Amino acid sequence: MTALEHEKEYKEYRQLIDKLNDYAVAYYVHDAPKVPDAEYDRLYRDLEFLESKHADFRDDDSPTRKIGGAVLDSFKTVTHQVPLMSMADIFDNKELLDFDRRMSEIAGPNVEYCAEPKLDGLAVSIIYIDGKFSRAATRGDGKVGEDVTDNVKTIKGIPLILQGNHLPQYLDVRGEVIMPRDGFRRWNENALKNGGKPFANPRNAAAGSLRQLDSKITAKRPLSFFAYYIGESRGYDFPEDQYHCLLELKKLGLPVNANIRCVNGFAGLASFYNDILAIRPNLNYDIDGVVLKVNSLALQNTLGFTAKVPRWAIAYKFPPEEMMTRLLDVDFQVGRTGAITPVARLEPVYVGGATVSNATLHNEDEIKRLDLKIGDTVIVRRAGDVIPQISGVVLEKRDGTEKDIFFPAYCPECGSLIERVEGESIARCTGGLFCGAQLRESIIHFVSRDAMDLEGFGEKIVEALISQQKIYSVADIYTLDVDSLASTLIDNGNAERKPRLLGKTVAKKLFNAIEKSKTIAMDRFIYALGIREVGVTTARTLASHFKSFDFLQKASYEELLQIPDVGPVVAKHIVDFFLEKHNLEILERLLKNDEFLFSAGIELIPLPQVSELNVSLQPLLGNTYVLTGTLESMDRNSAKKILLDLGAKVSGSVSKKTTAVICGSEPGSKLTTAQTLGIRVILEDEFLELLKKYK
Ligand code: 9MJ
Repeated sequence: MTALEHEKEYKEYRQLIDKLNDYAVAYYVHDAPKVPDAEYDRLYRDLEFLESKHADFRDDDSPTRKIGGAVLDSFKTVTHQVPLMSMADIFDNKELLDFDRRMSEIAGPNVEYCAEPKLDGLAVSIIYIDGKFSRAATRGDGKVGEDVTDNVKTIKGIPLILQGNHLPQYLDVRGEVIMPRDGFRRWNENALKNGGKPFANPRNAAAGSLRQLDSKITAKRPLSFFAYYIGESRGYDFPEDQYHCLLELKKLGLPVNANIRCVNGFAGLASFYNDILAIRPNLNYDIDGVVLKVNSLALQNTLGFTAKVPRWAIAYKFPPEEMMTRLLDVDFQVGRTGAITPVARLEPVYVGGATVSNATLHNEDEIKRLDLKIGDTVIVRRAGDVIPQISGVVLEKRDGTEKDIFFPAYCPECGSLIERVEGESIARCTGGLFCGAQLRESIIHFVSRDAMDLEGFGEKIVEALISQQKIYSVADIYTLDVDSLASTLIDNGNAERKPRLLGKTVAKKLFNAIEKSKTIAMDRFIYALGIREVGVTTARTLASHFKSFDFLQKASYEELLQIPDVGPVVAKHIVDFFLEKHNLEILERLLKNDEFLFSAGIELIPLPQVSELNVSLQPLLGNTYVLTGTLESMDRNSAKKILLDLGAKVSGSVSKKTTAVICGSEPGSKLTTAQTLGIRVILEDEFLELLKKYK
């Protein structure tokens, strides 16, 4: 290759690096991707190709430098030039009022603060020299930390070179390394599947991942970083308040949390605390409070430090998401498909903003993994809307009186054998619908909101109808009349109060709901049948593919496999369902048919409304909507169906990624969250207008 060609390829190489780094900043810092992932990957491969071709193409800021390097024997220690500070904690508004009063005494009334979520990860200091990533260290004891340069370099979103034409000569930026909740969940699911050890919580996951001597391991962990403080800087005019310093860091290409605000006085601080507490469950990372900082750097200087902590800042902590309690017992619940789930009964404990007395233990392997015994002191974790989990056992608290947990061999409800298929983690009761628990759960599923939507049919009523032998299957629901419903005795679960009759008024309502369900969208009916692994989405796919229920019923395994999103497991469950004689009898009794006059006469509507819309172009592809409140013109499921058909995603919770919240009457907390996050809110009229565009 001639020198000229070499130079040309180097130029191309530089352009690729600059482009890829620019795309990474757009993605990680500004949350606004410039190109699809596939385009980024394509350019990355071109870059790898050029680097493999030219041994001298090894620029420090190439994104390929982010995959890890040599394995270390130990971490070097690092003395921080400016110590990493810790912060005083407060726990209630009285202490907050005291803090604001102390600040006002020096700073005058209505103090301006920079208010930030308190990230629950690992604090690090990163030093950039002339804009180049030079060294990263953990906080350690604040004065001396560990050199984790190679590891921090691998974290996506941390630039190897800062952006802009004029860069600081020296910058010591502080921030938090975290493992986002989605990455943590995925990581643990994989670890469990492959017999590995899951992390107890995202903070431990971040710490464990950062303390790897082999940075190639760190590179594989889903870590993120948010910058929140400048320890020291030289050769750069940073603004004179914390908030604008953070904006400047963002301009330099460093990720800064999006929920940071400028607020004034006690009222501003208190409402920030409440707002962040409200959106805490929807965030994709753990936070354990808010950090409140006097905004002006000059005032921070005046206020100074006590012996240990800054006077100008405070951490206002949230109620903890992890608490210790005792495991009193383990019950084994039988689900609709016979799956046996161990459930921990706990001494009630206040955690993550609610009192928790039960936690799922998932399966037998989880009990073994935790090495759990009855009587153990355990750590209960309740983060966001996730169901409470036991994340660990406090072994030091054992006193020898703890008892082993035995997974049952026979179903606790019906006594049938429990079977565990080789290679599967779930154990199942083999009793089928002979098992009272499976019957009850399958009926509860059949009547539920996303299925036949028999409003008013709660668990208590279903249990009463079964125990009083008024129904033996889902088909029997359609044999009930107002009198038989009205005469059902409902046990209110209180031993001191006598069971009461359901009564005529409620019975009439239930009867009307049953009648109404005799005309039902086909996908709802498919979902209601409770075929294993067939959830709302698969039911929809099947309904839109087959158009007629008859075709679905007769579909072969091979035919089912042709449908996108239907894999071999689902296909087998569907075929097995329609081979079962009992299921065919039930279907005959449910669906309208000319041969069997005593059927309930259920008529299926093949996916309504949607056919009127031009969905072929998927015009809402890439958009995510959240529904809240009651819509006048259609039920929530129909709205969801329309949005999905137009290519949009529909999510159950509001986040930064939400395009808009569609809001009906009596909206829930999702509306408040949307307003806090600045997400667009669409009222029903506007939603209908939007749909008209696609007719
Ligand atoms: C956390 N943990 O989120 C600080 N922090 O500022 C925020 N920590 C901090 N700021 C100066 N948001 C020292 C520590």
